[in-house]
Amino acid sequence: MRVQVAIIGGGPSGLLLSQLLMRAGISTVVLERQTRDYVLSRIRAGVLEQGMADMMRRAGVAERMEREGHVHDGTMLSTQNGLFRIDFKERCGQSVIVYGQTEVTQDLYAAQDAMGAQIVHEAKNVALHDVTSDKPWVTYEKDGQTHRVDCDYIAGCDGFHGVSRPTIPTSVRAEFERVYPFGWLGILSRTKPAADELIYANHPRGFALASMRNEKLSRYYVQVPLTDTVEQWSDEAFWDEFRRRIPAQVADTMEIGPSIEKSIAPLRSFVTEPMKYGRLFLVGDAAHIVPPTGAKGLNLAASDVHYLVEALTAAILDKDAAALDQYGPKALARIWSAMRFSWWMTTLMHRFPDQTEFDQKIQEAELTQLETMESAQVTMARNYVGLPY
Ligand code: FAS
Ligand code: PHB
Repeated sequence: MRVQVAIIGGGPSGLLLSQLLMRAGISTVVLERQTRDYVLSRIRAGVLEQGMADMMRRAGVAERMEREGHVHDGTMLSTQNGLFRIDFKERCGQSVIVYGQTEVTQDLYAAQDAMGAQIVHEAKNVALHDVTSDKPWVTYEKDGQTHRVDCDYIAGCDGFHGVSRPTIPTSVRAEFERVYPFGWLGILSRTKPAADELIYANHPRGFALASMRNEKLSRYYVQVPLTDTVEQWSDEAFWDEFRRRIPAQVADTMEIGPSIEKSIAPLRSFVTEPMKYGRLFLVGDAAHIVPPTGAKGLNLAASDVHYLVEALTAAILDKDAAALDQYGPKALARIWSAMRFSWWMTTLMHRFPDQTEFDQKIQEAELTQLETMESAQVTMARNYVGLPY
């Protein structure tokens, strides 16, 4: 097989990239190691920045998002002083859309199918070859055979545990990481959401987040120690803990029910540089991970795709190869800005096992500024809805 761009990974990054490149007349193949059902079974992000929503519109896959997505003009934060709201619309004139990553991925798959995209599922043992030459190639195994893809460029959209990032030699790669001493236990339940908007709760027992997917599907999280396992948490134990961490007026009236998904996600901040190595480009979680507190993970994948489409179309369609060197610097500028915001919100809203009374007082002072200062709210709102590409 020969294509212009070989894409490793059929998650949101890989599918959005393939969709936009194909719409520009560039040939692609997507190599995904899991089955499509497995990819669609993963419950992940829930909040889309304006930039991501615009990317969905550009890709021609926004119809269901416009119909079923919920526009949120603000979010609520809960502290020991009570509940307060950050009004995105008032503070920065923008909003976000609550629409699950699962739906985004489903919409992208449907559009890719309609375009006759080449997507290979259960592509095992993907390997990248000659990525620093002008004739890179990729191999993978399927149905007991080894297949080869010759291409001009390779996009590593294969997530944090993929094969692309390790293809860049450690002598070339710089990695920056902060691992947080806790995780998020998340559940999905077919219940009416506890509130109309998200509630981020800072509580002495730990962080909690009330989110949703739609008016009949709720998504909730509690901060848990890294040593906890899902098996330790019955639904009853989750509901009891969750309702202790959110405001009583919400806890006392919310609907609870059986979990239809329950998982614990570790939290880390991670960036690898450079994002370009020869003809290989890292995209999304393959290059960076953010703690989900700021709802940036999926949204950063979208801006990476924006910059890479810009670079690849310039190189392939306009023969402007120099544009390829702009991908990394442009993407990393926005990545580090989102990295800071996600670190800030995680540090602000969680209880750290080793935090001192001084740390606690600083956290409370920061929360008070966020509650009472317009400038603090403007900064938070602008970061949360997403800084411009
Ligand atoms: P993905 O990891 O989604 O996709 C990579 C794809 O590559 C996968 O389908 C994988 O099967 C495939 N792959 C991996 N290795 C391969 C190989 N060797 N060969 C071929 N294919 C390979 N973000 C938020 O904004 N909010 C959240 O609440 C949130 N919750 C999360 C919870 C969890 C448990 C995780 C892991 C992430 C969460 N994220 C959240 C972040 C998440 O949404 C990512 O940012 C998003 O999935 C990034 O998309 P991709 O870059 O496509 O990576
Ligand atoms: C979610 O709905 O899964 C979600 C929303 C906001 C976050 C993290 C997760 O910050």
